[in-house]
Amino acid sequence: MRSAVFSRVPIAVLALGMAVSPASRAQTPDSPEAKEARLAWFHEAKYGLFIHWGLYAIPAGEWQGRRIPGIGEWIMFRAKIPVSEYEQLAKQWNPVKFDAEAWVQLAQDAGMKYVVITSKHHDGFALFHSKVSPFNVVDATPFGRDILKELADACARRGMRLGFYYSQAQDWHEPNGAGNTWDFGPDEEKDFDEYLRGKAEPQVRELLTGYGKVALVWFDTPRLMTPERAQGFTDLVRSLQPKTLIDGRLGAAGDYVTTGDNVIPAEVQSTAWEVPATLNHTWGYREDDQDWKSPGDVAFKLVDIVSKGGNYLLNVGPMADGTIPQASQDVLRTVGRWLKANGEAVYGAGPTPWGDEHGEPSSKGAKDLRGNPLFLAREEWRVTTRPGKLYFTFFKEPRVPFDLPPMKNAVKRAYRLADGHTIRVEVEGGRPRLLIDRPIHDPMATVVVVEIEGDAVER
Ligand code: FHN
Repeated sequence: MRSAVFSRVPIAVLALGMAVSPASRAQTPDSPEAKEARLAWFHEAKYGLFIHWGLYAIPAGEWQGRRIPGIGEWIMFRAKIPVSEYEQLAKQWNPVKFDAEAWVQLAQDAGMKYVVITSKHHDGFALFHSKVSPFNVVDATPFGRDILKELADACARRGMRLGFYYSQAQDWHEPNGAGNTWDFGPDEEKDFDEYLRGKAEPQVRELLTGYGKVALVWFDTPRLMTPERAQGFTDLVRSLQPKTLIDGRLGAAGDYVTTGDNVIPAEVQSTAWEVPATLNHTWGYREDDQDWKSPGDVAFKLVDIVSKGGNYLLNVGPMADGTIPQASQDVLRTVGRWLKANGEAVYGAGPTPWGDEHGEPSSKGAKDLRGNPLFLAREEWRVTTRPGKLYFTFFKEPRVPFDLPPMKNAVKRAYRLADGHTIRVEVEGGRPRLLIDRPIHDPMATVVVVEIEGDAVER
């Protein structure tokens, strides 16, 4: 069964808005024009690989013989592990099977167009050689190799965009970082600005100066982030790499909206947005979480998201030896093979001109657990668009004939995207309909291209 999570909260409400006067914006990197230019590749890319990797992959969900509930990368917090003990994990960090080329190859096989990796998660451990803190992969481990450098080089060689996740506020390793109250007491009593100046800002500077072109910085959990503190990071990113995107979780408006984890909005959103999602349930590796989404589910979510105007950033959690769990690789590669034949319906494609196919609010006024109106999703088919072309992706056997949704445009022709097979079109009562062959060609998802007169649908 698909486990899509739909949110009906308008995405603008999810964005953290910052008031900037139009006059002051005109010449700045925050002008709408500059922002749109930065976002061009992001709109084209649509699908990215998220990687959560750090010391937490070693305990993999278990601490001192106890299974610690929750997401794997939160084990330090959930088990209240003192810094002095957690630090010892670094001495065991020796991922001899880590192969940056293989990771990038996986992203490419999967049809993903960008990679975002945890440069430092909430546990404070840097996956790069930082001069700011010795708690990093080169200085604190026997492995002694700069993971991010190797990944950045592999991405550069293969033309893959690379972004860095950076936990700007929570840092459980630092006395003044947010989150670690078991070693360092309440957050309100900390000198958070000392932490920002002493570690977070200088490390973001290192990331933007030592690893080539950075596609985006993915900030997260903006605790204690005031507009002024967030502005410090924005200025830093803009001054070092003006084309680098900032996600939606800095604590200020970034370049695009980041939805809640695994939350796909119910309807089309007009602003740029991205769903961060996991392939199983955790982000960082947990040995006991082998509940992978099926390739069909991933393909559905990807097309669903694109049909609503968004991007899908799908996470894997590599193991402590440096390999990405084989089962997750298999799922990604299966979807990648589908994308090889059907990618035209995804990359750079626009949203549906309709939207009724996404579903409808409950007519009985029912509410979900958060009190939002319940949305009854439909999952039979989705539409994505390019000028003069409509891509109908069917996830279930469609009714035949399949009535096209209302439009004034005439249909020129229709064909299967995967193999060019012609699909007959007939017009009944002025309404075109598709005579799709049954059984449907690809049970995972079959794309039918409908070419129309004119660039865009006229309703
Ligand atoms: O706390 C983190 C979590 O560990 C993970 O990194 C996710 C990814 O979106 N972000 C935070 C929770 O939303």
